[in-house]
Amino acid sequence: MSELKSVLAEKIEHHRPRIQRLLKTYGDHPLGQVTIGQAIGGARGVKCLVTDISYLDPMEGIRFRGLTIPEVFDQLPKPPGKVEPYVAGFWYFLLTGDMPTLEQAQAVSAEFKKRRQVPEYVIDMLKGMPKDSHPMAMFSAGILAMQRESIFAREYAAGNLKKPEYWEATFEDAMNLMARLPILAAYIYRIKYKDGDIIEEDQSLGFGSNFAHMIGIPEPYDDVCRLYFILHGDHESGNVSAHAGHLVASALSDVYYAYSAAMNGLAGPLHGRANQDTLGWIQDVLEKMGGKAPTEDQLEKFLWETLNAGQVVPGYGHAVLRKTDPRYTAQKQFCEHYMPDDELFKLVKTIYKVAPRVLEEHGKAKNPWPNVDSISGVLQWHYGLREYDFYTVLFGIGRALGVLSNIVWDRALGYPIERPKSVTTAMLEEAAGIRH
Ligand code: CMX
Repeated sequence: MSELKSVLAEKIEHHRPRIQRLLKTYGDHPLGQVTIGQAIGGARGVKCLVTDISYLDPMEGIRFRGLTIPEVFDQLPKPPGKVEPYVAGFWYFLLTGDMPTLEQAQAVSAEFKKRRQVPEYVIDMLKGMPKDSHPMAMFSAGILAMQRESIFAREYAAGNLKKPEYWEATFEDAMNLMARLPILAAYIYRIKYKDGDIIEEDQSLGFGSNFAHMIGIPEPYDDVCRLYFILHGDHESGNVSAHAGHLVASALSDVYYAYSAAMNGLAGPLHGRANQDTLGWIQDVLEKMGGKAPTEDQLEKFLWETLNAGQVVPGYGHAVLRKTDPRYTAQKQFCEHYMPDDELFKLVKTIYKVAPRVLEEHGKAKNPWPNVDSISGVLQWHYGLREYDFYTVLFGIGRALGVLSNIVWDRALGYPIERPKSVTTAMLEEAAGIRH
């Protein structure tokens, strides 16, 4: 058994009695109430999901396993000579809650290398998809196609698993899928945009570096990849992709089914696709300006045009956050350090000066501040990844770190199949006292 798996086994043994006690002794204890507004309004703010992997405070932003973004980046071990930490180390941290040593991070990185072969039939399938397929559709299809590789599905069907052991086969699946996602994504990139001219993996390189190598962009793009994957790693469990993954896995569907479903949610314009749409919006503005950077007044006009057309301003607003997303701030700091004169970056900063004011005046969005997607494309563009319909796939690689960690823990703690209860409109009217 790998060290990661045995540390995880210990943590799980320690955690199970906490859940059992809460369920048995305090199961009837109320945890807030659900209003009619929440029932109609997308369950916004309803406390009915449990996770210890991350927590999103509306004012502070995300904490991973109790640590803020700067604390995580400060404490995670880094590959020698590199600026950004090992993605494999972050995976260890999310799964166990323990900050790994350099050796522990490197051991997981080595384990990923052993497991990262994407089967040939997946590549053939991707090559057979129409050229105008969206890369997120290709990503989701590629993940789903690998379902036949699931150890959990095979062992469960053979009747070889007892409930307390479900997590072990799920962990093996999660390790395999996690290791393969950047390879799958790189294949999609090369098939879709580079005439299928695949760059083979390099066994000397880890998760982020090998991805950068297979995409075909030189250093320091590997650091950008590590930063990007970790920042997008998790955002507690109620967002569409995390929740979709959790929901599908709750039927004991394996991680391939579950993560493919998560990616179908991430592909939506109100969720992960906003990073593509932000770049698209900026390019439109630049085109209308004949390539010239707009002034603040001109930007204000473009923002109103978008709002008056009934569209959302991509990269702004959030269902939980009520201030600037610290994932925005972390990327901004990177840009200030490494690419302060980049024209797109300057434009993103100008949008930041204008958009919150315009959104406030518009009066609808509860949060007028930028989220992660308002800046992430700028880094990619700067370092040479300019096919912006691919950006959500990058988000999808990172998001797997949190979603798959959660699914392993869901299995370990024996969380049941998800089944909220629906009511009719007449029942709501009765509850409101307006129907007799
Ligand atoms: N531009 C214009 N209108 C916006 C807006 C924005 N950026 N953000 C919210 N609104 C509008 C909503 O569409 C809603 O309008 P209606 O009352 O007409 O339906 C109203 O303001 C209230 O919405 P809210 O309670 O503030 O926000 P929600 O929780 O409903 O939605 C989100 C959150 C992120 C979907 C929304 O802010 C949005 O559409 N933002 C733009 C897309 C985006 O950046 N998504 C990425 C989010 C991060 C991620 O998941 O990756």
